[in-house]
Amino acid sequence: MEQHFYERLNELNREHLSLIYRKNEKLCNGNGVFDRYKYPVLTAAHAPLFWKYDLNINTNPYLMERFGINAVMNAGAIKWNEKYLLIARVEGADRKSFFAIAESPNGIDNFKCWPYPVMIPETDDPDTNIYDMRLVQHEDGWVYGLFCTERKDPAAPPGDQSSAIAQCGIARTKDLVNWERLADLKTKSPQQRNVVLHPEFVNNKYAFYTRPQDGFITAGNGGGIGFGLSDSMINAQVNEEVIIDKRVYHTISELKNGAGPAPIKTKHGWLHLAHGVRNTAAGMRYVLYLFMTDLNDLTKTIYKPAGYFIAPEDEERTGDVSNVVFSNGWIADNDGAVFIYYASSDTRMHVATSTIDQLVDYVMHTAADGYCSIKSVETINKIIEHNREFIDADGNVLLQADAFK
Ligand code: M1P
Repeated sequence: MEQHFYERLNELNREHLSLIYRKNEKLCNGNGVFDRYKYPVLTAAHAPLFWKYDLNINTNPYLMERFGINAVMNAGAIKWNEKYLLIARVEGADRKSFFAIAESPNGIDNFKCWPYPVMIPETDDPDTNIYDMRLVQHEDGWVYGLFCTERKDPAAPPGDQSSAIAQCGIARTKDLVNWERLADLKTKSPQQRNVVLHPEFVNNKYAFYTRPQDGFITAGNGGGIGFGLSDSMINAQVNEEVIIDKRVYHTISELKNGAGPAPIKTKHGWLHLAHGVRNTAAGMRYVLYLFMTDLNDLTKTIYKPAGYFIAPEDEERTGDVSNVVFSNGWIADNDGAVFIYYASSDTRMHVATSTIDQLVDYVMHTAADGYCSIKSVETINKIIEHNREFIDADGNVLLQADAFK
């Protein structure tokens, strides 16, 4: 028994260490906008063994798991003391989510969890489930974490164990260890998920990107990415939401959409990453898209490429909620590199890398949605005309011999 216990423990430990310290590899032949990587950066298996197992042979002679981890997804991100930090949504086998911080020296591999999960204090109205934190280093000096707090709908009829209310929970910290919980954001919407704090003051107020919805799952007559101001973060209240990115028929976000991480400031405008959802015969499909708003008028979209920026591929397509990519964290380094953290199918976390220059080029020079097939063909035709000198009479791309001299 004793020998089995220690052999199993050593094996588990070896496997865990080889996962944590595995080198990631950039995949070849990306689309020029961003690069994907071979391995996910964070999975359920990254959770420390000492969270899951009682390691004492006397109290756990079979070395059984005492707490199961089901998935790790939808992580906020921040650069902190020169390390790349993810504050991930960790979902236990009991379906409850909580937050845990994992740090990496380079942003693409070696993510290791901090020893304890994050303890977010509660308000007077306890949360049943908390998830999808957006971390924002605000110019007021605090780091804010905005997340979804979910509670059972008190109006649910007897027997209905699914109806829930989602609202925006707010916590703040100076060290990412000790968190102060503030009152949930108040808006006029019965449901709020995917709320993001803008990193700068706007007219001396705090600015929020919201997602007003009629239902817990469905947008109803609501939806779209909203924008509104609050005088304070203490008892934050947004009285008026202006929809800055609405849902549109027959697009990637016809069903619903939502802001991703806080936007990145560039010299051309604020760069936004968001998710869009459409319906299919196989269920909802979540993809990521980019758009840019005006530096002086945050409600004005100045560029929005048609379609998706990242859609699920290969193993990303399957998981607990298949056909989903979701992002609420990215890190822009001072040298212009951008690390985009996205979850696939509510199961695992990945990284994609790009640069501010590439993302700005993509946003500014990719055609906007024409909202009908003929416009898509016109867009391709324009690209072909522009390319004529590079195509021979048989429709082959001419080799650019000069490039190799
Ligand atoms: O299951 C996909 C995603 O569904 C929700 O996102 P949204 O509110 O836009 O539909 C969230 O629960 C999110 O966590 C989840 O990844």
